[in-house]
Amino acid sequence: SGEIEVAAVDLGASSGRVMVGRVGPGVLRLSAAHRFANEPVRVAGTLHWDILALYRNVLAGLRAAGPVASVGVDSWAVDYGLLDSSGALLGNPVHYRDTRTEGVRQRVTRQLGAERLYATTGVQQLPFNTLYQLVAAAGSPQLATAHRLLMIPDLIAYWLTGEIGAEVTNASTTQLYDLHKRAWATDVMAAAGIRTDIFAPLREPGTRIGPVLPDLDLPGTPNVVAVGSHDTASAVVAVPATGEHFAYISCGTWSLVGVELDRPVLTEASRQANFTNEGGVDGTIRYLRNVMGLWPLQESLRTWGNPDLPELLAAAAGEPAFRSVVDIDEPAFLPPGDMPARIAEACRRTGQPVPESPAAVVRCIIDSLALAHRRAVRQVQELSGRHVDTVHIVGGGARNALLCQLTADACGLPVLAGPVEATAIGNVLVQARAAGVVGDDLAALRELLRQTQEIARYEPGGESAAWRAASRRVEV
Ligand code: ADP
Ligand code: LRH
Repeated sequence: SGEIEVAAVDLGASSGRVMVGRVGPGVLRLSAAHRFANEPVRVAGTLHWDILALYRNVLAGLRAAGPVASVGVDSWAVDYGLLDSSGALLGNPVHYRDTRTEGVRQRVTRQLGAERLYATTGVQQLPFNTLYQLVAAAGSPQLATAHRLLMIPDLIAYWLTGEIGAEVTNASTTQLYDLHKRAWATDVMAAAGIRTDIFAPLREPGTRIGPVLPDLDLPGTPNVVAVGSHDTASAVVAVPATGEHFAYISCGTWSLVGVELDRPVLTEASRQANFTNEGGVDGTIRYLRNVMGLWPLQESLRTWGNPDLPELLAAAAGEPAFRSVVDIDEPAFLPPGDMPARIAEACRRTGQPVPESPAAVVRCIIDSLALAHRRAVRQVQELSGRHVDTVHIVGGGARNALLCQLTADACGLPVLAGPVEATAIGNVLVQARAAGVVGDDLAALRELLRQTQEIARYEPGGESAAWRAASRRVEV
């Protein structure tokens, strides 16, 4: 029938899932084989990913998925596992929100030059870039004995197939990848004192990695195929846009706000604004900024013992707008912890009323996030010269009607929300294309999305003067 079924393993910072996608001409249907929480573990003072629990759930999901033609794996960026010369994992991968990188970025950029780093890698300054994590780990016995470094999705693919490699979209987030040469930036590694011999050969999305190992006993022994293994790269594939005048917000734990370009933007203004040039599927550039996203909301819910989110959002919608707004991108909101207390502190410090109820805290977070979306959507147009007439919100945040409406209001642009499972869909589409069942270019894949996926539309409303005034309260 010209249709195939493939499995997408998508590991997000807050949860993972194994999805089965059925794809063919005019057909794109997803169903969840398995969903699971992703809960980090603090061990001896260091925050780790529970990588074996994730892998156990990946296997359970692939078993539940039944026979599929192929499997693709994606996850969050920047983190890695180290293997010894026998292929065994050395320790548990450290979580990017761990404190080990404190002060490292400042030290490394003083030594290497922030301008030079940006010129070579095009990557934004985040404290947890792989470069800084590796400098923080320098001198550790694990790093000294390491034979290989594998990014998280490459590590899962290695356990599934025994094959070593480094998928490029995720490599491009490390700040150790040369976007001009499209190769590992060995000169940056050498200058930072990082071993150049532990990095794996690069591979492109759409290439075959290998069959799953027979002893895993998975139904049909499918091939593992490289996809945009950086979750955001897969999400951008599944933005149901027409033409090029769109911005996307891949909205989950983070809000990744940007445009899709053919060429990187490496200007001084871009560097100062901390925009990044990450590698996309088909050699595109994901020119974007990390906005704090729904993380402060997630951590607030955790602090409150996980009350019902839809109920809380309905209550927040009834709270007065802009009572208190904060700069949601403040570094203070980055580490795990008591987010309502940090929000209260930021309000106190800026002379605004302290939100007293959970609904008021949530309203403050959503207003503030919409303001940060507004700022990034404006900046990305200025810096790239790309005019934007539509904002697409994909990921879990597309389920948040209050955030979608406020983002439309704040940007003064229509917001198209969905698909919620964009990352898994982008993963599925790249596999289906590799199998030859769907059209060649990103435009054809997006056409299929528009035919098959439910997209909600939010028209901009509200007072643009009120948003301008609110934005001045957070932009110092
Ligand atoms: P990640 O991939 O970073 O783990 P997701 O894309 O899965 O994140 O999005 C998770 C987020 O989606 C949650 O933090 C939550 O804010 C939002 N979300 C999930 N379900 C709902 C819902 N029913 N209503 C509103 N928001 C939701
Ligand atoms: C989103 C994401 C984002 C990275 C961050 C570490 O899940 O991959 O693109 O910056 O995690």
